[in-house]
Amino acid sequence: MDILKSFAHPEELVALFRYKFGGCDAVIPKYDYGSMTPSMKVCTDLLVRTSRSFAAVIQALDVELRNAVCNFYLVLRALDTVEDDMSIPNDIKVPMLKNFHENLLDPDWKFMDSKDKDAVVLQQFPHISKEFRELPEKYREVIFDVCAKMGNGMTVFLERKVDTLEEWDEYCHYVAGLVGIGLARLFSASGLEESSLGKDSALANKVGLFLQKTNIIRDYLEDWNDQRIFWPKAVWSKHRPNLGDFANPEFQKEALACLNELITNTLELIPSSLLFMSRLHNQSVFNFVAIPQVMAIATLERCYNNPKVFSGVVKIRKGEAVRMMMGSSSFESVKAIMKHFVVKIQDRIPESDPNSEQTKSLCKKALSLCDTSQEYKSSSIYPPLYVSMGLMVSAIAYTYWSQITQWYEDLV
Ligand code: IN0
Repeated sequence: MDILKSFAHPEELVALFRYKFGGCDAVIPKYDYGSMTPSMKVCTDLLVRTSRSFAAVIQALDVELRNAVCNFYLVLRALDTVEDDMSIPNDIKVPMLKNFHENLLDPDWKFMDSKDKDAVVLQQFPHISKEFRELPEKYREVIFDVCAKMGNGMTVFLERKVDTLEEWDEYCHYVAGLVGIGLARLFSASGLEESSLGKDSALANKVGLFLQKTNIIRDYLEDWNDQRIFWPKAVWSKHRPNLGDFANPEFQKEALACLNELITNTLELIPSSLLFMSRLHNQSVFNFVAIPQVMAIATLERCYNNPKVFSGVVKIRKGEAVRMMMGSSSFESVKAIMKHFVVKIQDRIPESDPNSEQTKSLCKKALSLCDTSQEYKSSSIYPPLYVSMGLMVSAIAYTYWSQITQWYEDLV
């Protein structure tokens, strides 16, 4: 159980307790069902069902943007569910994806035959499309446009595998870069951010690429087991003739070299991620953007040179995630978190790694941009606190174990 692992990291227990008992309401608010229309309630439930922790981050956005981003997220989730559903044959899937944006204008469209784990978003689509049609035109045009482009783009890679690094960028552009572009346009349309932000598509694209490349790297084994290949062939074929060989411990050296090469490619995006965040003015938008970026750098650090990527799931502990979420509220603290993880990568670069020089130079570049007087792990204040918290938590855990595990499950 994840919470047990956090016992070895008392600063995470502090974060979990503060999160639970209201220490970070500005970042993660409670839901206010009272003021919602019936279809808004359904959409909020769908959001919570499909992504519990990210739902909270969306709900924390200022009201002008919240409904638009919530709707954008659910529309994208529905599109993604069609793309992912292996039970839909390609001759049906291709036109479905290409015309998906038109479903937004049809009050009756839904799809009841999906076997995907998120099929509920397709079954309940009339509630999502109703919310879409009630949004101001300035938001509708962005969501409609991105949905059309993404649906079309997804069909390109249904029949074709990702080969070159350019194709890797292209695939990630369709599924995540376009999300970044759409979000930047929504932020600008709301008036909470400058209009120039929404016009810089190249920058917003890279913010999405950083998240998606990290997901693809982390999910090697899960994707391979599902017969899905998102690692670019031009890279993995330099190390082994079959991508599946990396799951065999006999080829660990090759697997790690390939993994580190892809992580190095992803580190190139850090400067763009920081630049994008530096341009944000609104606090709620900043938190919304920064939290996934910080999770991504933490994930990259955990994956770097880590054989566990090829044998299981490499994840950030929930306590660690909550602590980072709470710490992602200013550009200075985000730089401190980024610096912390980049230094950890830098300290672990094997001299024998074929890309070690490039990795080192990208870490150096990233660190030069993360210059801040703030520190992420302020361990000096913790030791005495650890001891007392440890004792207190053990006592509470002993008495209320079942209740604690319940709210922990609710939390994550
Ligand atoms: C997202 C992104 C997201 C958030 C904020 C700014 C962004 C800028 C550019 C591109 C994407 C941006 O964030 C979510 C985060 C998320 O869902 N996290 C999961 C955990 C996980 O590992 O999946 C959680 O449950 O907390 C994200 O991953 N994507 C996403 C989708 C829609 C929207 Cl509106 C925003 C998915 C993806 C593919 C990376 C774009």
